Amino acid sequence: MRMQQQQQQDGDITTLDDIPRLEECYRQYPKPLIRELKAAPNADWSERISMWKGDITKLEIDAVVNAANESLLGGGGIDGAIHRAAGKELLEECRKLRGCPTGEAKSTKAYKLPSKRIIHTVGPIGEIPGRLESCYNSVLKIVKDENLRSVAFCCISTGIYGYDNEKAADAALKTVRNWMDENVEEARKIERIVFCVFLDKDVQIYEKTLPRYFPMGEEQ
Ligand code: AR6
Repeated sequence: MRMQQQQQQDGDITTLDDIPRLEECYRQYPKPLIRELKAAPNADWSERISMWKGDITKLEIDAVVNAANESLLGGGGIDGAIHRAAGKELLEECRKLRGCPTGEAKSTKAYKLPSKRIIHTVGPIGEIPGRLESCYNSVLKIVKDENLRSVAFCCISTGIYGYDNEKAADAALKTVRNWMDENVEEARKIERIVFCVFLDKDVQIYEKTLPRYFPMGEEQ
């Protein structure tokens, strides 16, 4: 499955209008042969889902997800990139949060980022599926509680924390799909859930895995 990729230019801000929805990708490309379908087609859901490759600090959206550590005081990887781009005030607000346990999430303002909020979550160190799934559920609970209309997830735990990329993508997509199925009214209020991928290998993995959990609406 080849999904339309919106490759950002350095320094450019990307808005949701620039990012195609999964349903649009399905219409644009020949019907793929999907193996191992894991959920029923639901066009209501696939029109709310996107994959986008790029730097999450350049995304104009209601909330971006940070893959933080339990201190919430910054680090390397995406955490470092978000703190650098948001500015010092982010660290000041994070200090007041007094950390965050693995599998949970806390939100802050986004300061100099183009997004409105940052949802910091702490993924497991190594492969603990329950903890990783809990990150996605905790983020979605904040999205719901704060009435946010759009959110961009990063590939939590798959960098420095060493989670296998395929297993992590499967857990991420399974959890988000289940949450939507179990919270239909809340899920309908969300305009877009973006899976922000950064590495080519995650592009390939999400291109393969997204249609399993969010198959093309109707005749598949
Ligand atoms: N935009 C989008 N995705 C990114 C970006 C970016 N600017 N930079 C990296 N990624 P990682 P973890 C991707 O290591 O494994 C920190 O030190 C990256 O390619 O950032 O959860 C924290 O403080 C990968 O797909 O987070 C913790 O100590 C994904 O983001 C620890 O690392 C997550 O990789 C957390 O490790």
